[in-house]
Amino acid sequence: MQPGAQPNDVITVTLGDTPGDAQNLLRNPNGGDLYTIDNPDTAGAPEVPGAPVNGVREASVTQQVSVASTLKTYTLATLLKVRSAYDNAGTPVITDDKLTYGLSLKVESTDPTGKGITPAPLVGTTINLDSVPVSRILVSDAIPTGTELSVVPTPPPGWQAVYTTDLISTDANAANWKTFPLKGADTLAGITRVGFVNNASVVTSVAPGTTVNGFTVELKVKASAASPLTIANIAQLFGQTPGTNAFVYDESGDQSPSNFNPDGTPFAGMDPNGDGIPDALTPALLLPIVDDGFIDTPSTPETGTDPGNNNTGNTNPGNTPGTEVGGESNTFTILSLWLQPFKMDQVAHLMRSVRLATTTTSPTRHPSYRLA
Ligand SMILES: [Ca+2]
Ligand SMILES: [Ca+2]
Ligand SMILES: [Ca+2]
Ligand SMILES: [Ca+2]
Repeated sequence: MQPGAQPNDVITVTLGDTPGDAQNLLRNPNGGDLYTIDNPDTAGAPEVPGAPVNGVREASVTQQVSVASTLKTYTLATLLKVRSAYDNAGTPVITDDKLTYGLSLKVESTDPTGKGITPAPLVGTTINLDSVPVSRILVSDAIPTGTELSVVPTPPPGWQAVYTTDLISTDANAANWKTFPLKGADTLAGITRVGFVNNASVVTSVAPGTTVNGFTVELKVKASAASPLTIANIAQLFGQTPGTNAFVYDESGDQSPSNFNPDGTPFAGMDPNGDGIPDALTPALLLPIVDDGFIDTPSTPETGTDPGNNNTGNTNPGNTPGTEVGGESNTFTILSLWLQPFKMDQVAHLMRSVRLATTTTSPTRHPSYRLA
C-alpha cells in the first residue's frame, strides 16, 4: 500500500497475468505469469514422460479492497428441522408411538441479511465434552415433554452423536456433553438433550455453500404420557466465525441464519459494539442471550411455531410481525384412537345424518331414527 492512500481508495492485487484474468490459457510469456511446469520424466506416476500435450498453461486472478474499510466477515449458519416420520405402531394407544426428526445444517455462501456480510465458514466454539473443554460445532436438540430418546442416533460421516443428562436449566452450550455409548449409570430415558458435534480429526469446519444432512433424532412417547400429547421442540446450533471468533447461534424453524431477525438485525445481545455483526462473547455475556431450547408450554409454544413443518416459521401468517425472533418450534399432537368422546360424538352424528337422509320423505314429517 502506498503512503498516500486515502480511505476508500481501491487497492488492486493481481496474481499472474492473463487477459481479463482468463483461466487455463496457453502461456504467453510476458512477465508476471503464474504458469505450469512439467515434472521431470523421472518423477514417476502420475507423470507421463515427455512434454504436456496442451503445452504450458497460465492463469491469473485479481482482488480489490478499499482502504480503511472494515471487512464484515461473519458465519451465516441455518439449522433446519423437520418431523420426518410418525409411527403409531399400529395400536390405538400413544405410549408405543415414535417420532423421527431430521436436522440439517446449512452454511450460507451469500448474505441474506442485507448487511454486506462476507460469509465465512462455520467452526467450533468451546463446549465441555467428556469432561474436557474442546472446540466443536454443536447441534443440540432438547428432549421434549412426554418423550424420551428412542435410540442412539447414527451421526453423518465426520460427526459424533452426543448427549447430556444435565438439567434443562443449564443451556446447551454450557452443558456437560458426553459421547455415546452411554456412560456409567446413564440411560436413554435420562437424557435431557441429544446432539451432534464434528469429529475434529475429520471435520474442522463447514464451508460456505455447504449443507450437512443426516442428523436424525428418534423419540418415543413416555409410558407415563397421557393422550392427547402435544410434542413441541426446537433445535439449536452453536459455533464461531474463524478469525474474529464471533459467536454463532441459530435456532430451527425459520430460514434466518445465525438467529438474525427478519429485519436483518442481529439477535438481541449478539452485537455489543453495534456494527450490525455479532461479536465474540464471554460466557457471562452469552448467558442471557442463549435460550434453554426447551418448550415449556407445548400447546402454545412460547417460541411461536413452524406449522408447515418446513422451517418457514418467520412467514407463518399466525405470527405477529416482529415477534419471530429466534426459532420457532416444531409442534405435533398425537392422540389415542379409542376412548375419544369427541370422535364418538362425530360418529353418532354421522349415523343420525345418514338415517335422517334415508327416512325423510316430506318436509312436514318428523322422522324417527335411532342409533344402530
Ligand atoms: Ca400407538
Ligand atoms: Ca434460524
Ligand atoms: Ca459487532
Ligand atoms: Ca424466527
